[in-house]
Amino acid sequence: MNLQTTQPVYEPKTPLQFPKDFIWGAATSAYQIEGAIYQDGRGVSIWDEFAATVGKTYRGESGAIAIDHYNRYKEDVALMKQLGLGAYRFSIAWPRIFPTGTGMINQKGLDFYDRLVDELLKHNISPIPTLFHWDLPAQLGHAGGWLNRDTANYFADYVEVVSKKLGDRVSHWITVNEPWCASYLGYGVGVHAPGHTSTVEAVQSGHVLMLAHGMAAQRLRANSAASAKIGVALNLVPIYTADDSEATQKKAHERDVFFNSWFIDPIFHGKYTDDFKEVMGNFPQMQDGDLRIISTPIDFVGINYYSREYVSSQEADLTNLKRSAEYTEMGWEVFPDGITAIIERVHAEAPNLPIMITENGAAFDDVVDSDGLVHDIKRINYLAKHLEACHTAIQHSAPLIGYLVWSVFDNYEWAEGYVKRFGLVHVDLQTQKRTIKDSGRWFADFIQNQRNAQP
Ligand code: GCO
Repeated sequence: MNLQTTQPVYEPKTPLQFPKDFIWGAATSAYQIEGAIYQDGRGVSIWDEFAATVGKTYRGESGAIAIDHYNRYKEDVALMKQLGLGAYRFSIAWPRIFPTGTGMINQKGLDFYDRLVDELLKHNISPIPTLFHWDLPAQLGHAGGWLNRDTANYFADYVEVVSKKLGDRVSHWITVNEPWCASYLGYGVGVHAPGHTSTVEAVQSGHVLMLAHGMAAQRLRANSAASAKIGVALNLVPIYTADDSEATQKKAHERDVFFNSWFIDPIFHGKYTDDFKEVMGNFPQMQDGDLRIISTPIDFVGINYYSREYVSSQEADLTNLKRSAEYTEMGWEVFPDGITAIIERVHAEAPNLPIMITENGAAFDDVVDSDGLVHDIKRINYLAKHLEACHTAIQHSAPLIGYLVWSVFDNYEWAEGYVKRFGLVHVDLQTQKRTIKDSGRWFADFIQNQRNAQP
């Protein structure tokens, strides 16, 4: 394929050969792409409310229209086919199924995902639904949201309905996406819905979200095909240190607890450690048996990886890094080795658990060129380097089973609005025209080569 780029594409040091049944795909989430917020009886979510609040999102942008995927899903699945995806991770909007979070089922909402799943399967793309990707029904939000234990029970009831409907066709389920973001960004620092600013609430909502994850895992197990795999998607961050000083090591440990152990310890090991209390200030309020539910066995863990955390006691180290490293439009350092490190960290924590990269990708300043195409060489190189680093983890014997790019399409980047473009497919937000970027074509080629190389 002619990518018409003037800059060289990164070539891995040795040819990459991934395992035979490796899952190749890409991801999205409901509120970021669907739009159609008033269509077919969808209820209001906390993100509709948050985005409608002055000053909360960039230019007041919301997911009200987004990329209108709800009405264009057939065209979009056809594009996924062109990209050669073997799997598509999407999320189900809880307020489409239960407009007020609980009570009456909205059949039209359920039917949408039923049609989507069939459309994917028709194109040989495995559906990987996520059950919670932040769009909590507003009514439950008003009743305390994830601070209220009832929300976990309602979530399990919603999961019950969805899994009964789709469980015969789904091979991989994801319960909740990035509980760290939903609790810390949503309840701790208020940059995401519902916009609260309390560490006590962050800790509590994180706990209830994990409880919801555990309850959901149990319902999914009961309602899915015996072969169905159940997992969770965690955004994990490898911590790197500039020096061995005590201060740096202590800080690094605190960051590790904050980003990683907060969710790894309860979900994998059924516990919170004393370190957690030291770093976060308090334990959540719990009931007997919570940690047993939270640590319900799962079949795989999803890692969403974007960047690392670099800790130093010297301001100069951080300034030097800022000067020398490459950054994405999100301001995140491009650090491919970190994906190897975080995969190996999780493998060490849970030696028998398969791992899937459920998100990896980058926002860059894409432009539509005079030829109508998007020559996003930076994204190609980002993906190539991260795939090489995933391959290294496999060579070090990590059980990596799949890799999903964030994202299939340019979409609504939450509080950052629409300027941050992560897609393999460019979307013109005025016309809704989709254009496969060079990175999309590169990824399609990459996947095809992997398939061809299989004996
Ligand atoms: C996430 C989210 C995505 C973001 C992506 C880029 O799980 O954080 O799943 O919704 O768009 O991570 O920030």
